[in-house]
Amino acid sequence: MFSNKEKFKEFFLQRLEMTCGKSFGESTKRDHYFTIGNMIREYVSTGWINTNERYRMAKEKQVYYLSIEFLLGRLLHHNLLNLGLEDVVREGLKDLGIDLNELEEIEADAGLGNGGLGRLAACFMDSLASLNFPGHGCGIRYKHGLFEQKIVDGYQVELPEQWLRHGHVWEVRRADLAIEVPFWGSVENREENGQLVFRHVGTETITAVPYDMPIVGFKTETVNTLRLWNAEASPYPIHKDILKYKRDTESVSEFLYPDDTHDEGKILRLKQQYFLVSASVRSIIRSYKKQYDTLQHFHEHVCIHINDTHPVLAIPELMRVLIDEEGMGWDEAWHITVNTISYTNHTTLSEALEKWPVRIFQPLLPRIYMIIHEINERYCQQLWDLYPGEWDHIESMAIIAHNEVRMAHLALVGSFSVNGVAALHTEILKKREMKSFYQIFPEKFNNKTNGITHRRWLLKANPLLSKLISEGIGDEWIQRPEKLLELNKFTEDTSYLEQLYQIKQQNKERLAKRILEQNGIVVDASSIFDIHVKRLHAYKRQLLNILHVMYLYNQLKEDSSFHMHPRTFIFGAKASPGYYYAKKIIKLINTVAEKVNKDDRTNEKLKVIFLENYRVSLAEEIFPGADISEQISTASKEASGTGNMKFMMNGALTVGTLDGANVEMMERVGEDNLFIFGLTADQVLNYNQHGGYNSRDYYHHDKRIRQAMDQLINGFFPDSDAEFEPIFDSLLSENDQYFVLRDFDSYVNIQKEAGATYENRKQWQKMSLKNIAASGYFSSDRTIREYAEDIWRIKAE
Ligand code: HBZ
Repeated sequence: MFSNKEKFKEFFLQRLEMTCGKSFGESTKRDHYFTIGNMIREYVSTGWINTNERYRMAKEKQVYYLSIEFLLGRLLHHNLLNLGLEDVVREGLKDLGIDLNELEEIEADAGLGNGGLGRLAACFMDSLASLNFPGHGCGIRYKHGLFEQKIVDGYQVELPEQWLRHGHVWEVRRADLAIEVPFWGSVENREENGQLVFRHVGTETITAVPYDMPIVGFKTETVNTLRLWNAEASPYPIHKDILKYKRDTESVSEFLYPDDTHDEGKILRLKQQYFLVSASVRSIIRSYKKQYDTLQHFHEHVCIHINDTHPVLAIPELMRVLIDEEGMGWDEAWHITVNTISYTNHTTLSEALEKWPVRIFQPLLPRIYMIIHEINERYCQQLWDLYPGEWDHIESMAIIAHNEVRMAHLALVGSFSVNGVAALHTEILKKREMKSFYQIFPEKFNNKTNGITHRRWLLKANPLLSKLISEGIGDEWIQRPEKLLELNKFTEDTSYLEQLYQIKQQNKERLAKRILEQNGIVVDASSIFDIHVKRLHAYKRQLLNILHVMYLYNQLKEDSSFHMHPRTFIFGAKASPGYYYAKKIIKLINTVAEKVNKDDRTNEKLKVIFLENYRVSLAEEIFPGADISEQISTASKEASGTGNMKFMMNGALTVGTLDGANVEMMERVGEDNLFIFGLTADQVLNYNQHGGYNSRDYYHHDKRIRQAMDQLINGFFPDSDAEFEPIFDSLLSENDQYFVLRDFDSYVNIQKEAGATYENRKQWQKMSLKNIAASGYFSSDRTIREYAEDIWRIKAE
């Protein structure tokens, strides 16, 4: 149906009538979108069936990537590109008077994630399929993804997200494969043939129904599966209040938790975690048993990867199935489990480490708790042998202590591989955060520096730049991103650099148009687009950025000789709804924007824009239009970052600290091609350890800081009363936990240098080109190959 334009049109018109029950004349854009979506899904179904068949027959090892989040974004264009159908479809639709770009806009983002962790899972799905690896995703089909953000009066307001309102074309419901997940109840035991056998009884069950999505690789036959579980009422519930039962069950897959750091300790969250894990593990075992008749070699054929600790209950769940359902002994089950599970850590922030009170955990999951308890007993016995008498040390490493279950400790003990997401992060895990575990299991630790799929973030998001690259070095980079390095041959080619500049300008014009539509503000595409987009968090230091903006504004007002290249500071960030301080920063950014944008005296030099509802589809418009990428977290706090890589790939220059993957970006592109400032991770960690930082010194001794900070509280912003006092206090009386004032001077200087460099157009374009050239390393294809080789031991089919 896609072999040529004419065939496509014929099929499209036929299918439109069949699926929508309307004539072409009556049909809407949404009808067109759904028709084309359905056609593509049908088109891939043969490849999908064949891929699964191939995996079954070949008996190659498979990996299952368990993640509580998959932040996919839109899929129409992505699928068209990967299938190589974009041109036929675009041309065919054009003949019918339909603009493909407009249809793409109709698709709601699948926003089933908070930020980096969820988007990483989505990039990994693309790379697994594109490299022909047998790798599948398992997640939750949240009815509402991450909230929609509106800015009202400068404040963030959250609205429920509704991506499923009009249905979702890319999923297939598989009710025949549903799994019952038990909660509550109690555990009975009895002896059978001299062995204790456990039964979980008196349970309340929730039905997990899989919705499968085909994951199409780039120009390959492979179509992998992303299986998202939907929580539903069991078919035959024995219940007094049936409506309440239905509401309660469905609530398990109703909402994505919107917090990316603090774990809320809510029972519903724990239910989500076990729901995901139990359904996934049991469906994995079910397919495994179709291929093999014994589970003895399970770990040689299956790897289960857990994306952070959220799916860590896969460990006790696998133990439970092997022991209670398959009749295995403890030692054999443990051997198989540990050798099946691998774990990625995404943070060292202590407030993000998951802990569950036993009083919540045990009643909800009594059999799972028993198993964790037993794992802990046996493991503490080993610790005792290693560290006789060292009670405190053993307690600090235990899985259950102080009436809490520590999920990270369970992951460390129950897996064969533990990885950090950037070299610096992994070193910090080994030397500090997980030092005592590294001492006893050094062989488990390894690094896998994050990556992003260059197909979405360059090929799809930035067609103009992609074309220029292909004109320069051919299109092999699309499948071999490391080839981007060949761009370095153009670093002295004035005409190529000029084209690079023109493309950036066009992308900036497009972004400027979006800003005008959304914010009603005109921005000048010849100004520097300086962009800070990511979740709002104190450690990510959006505050440092906005204080610098205030400083520039003060300079422009007070010093007529002050020169700066005009700049547009662009922010995009969602704050967790319960994160009071983060919401204050959003209000501050909007308050500064309001004041600065309407000041005629500074207007031509300085603009501040807050783009509401930052999400994948908006990000795709933002990265291509960036000159400067803000990656300014307090060193040691950002595990890796992945936005940094997306900017780099689109030719933006980084203003950043030596944190996370910025360090490796610098190593790859050379220190002259980004703007590094601020304390190093070692300096920050040593400060913390030995004290010695006093933010008051910086307030008192630096006039620039004092002026901007005083403006937070002295009525400089009309009607703001005590609004920003908490920010002022965090910097002063709470001693500025994230070293904002400490790094301020260094930040001002580097920003000045960046501005001056921009005025040398050729120099800037050269640096930009070098960044694009060096960005190939940060493709998730490289990352996935490393996981496949070193951890999962899977082969490309
Ligand atoms: O994971 C991020 C890290 O902060 C970032 O540095 C890294 O690049 C990225 C990918 O490795 N972490 C998150 O995005 N974390 C979450 O989104 C999250 C979500 C739910 C939670 C906890 C954390 O309960």
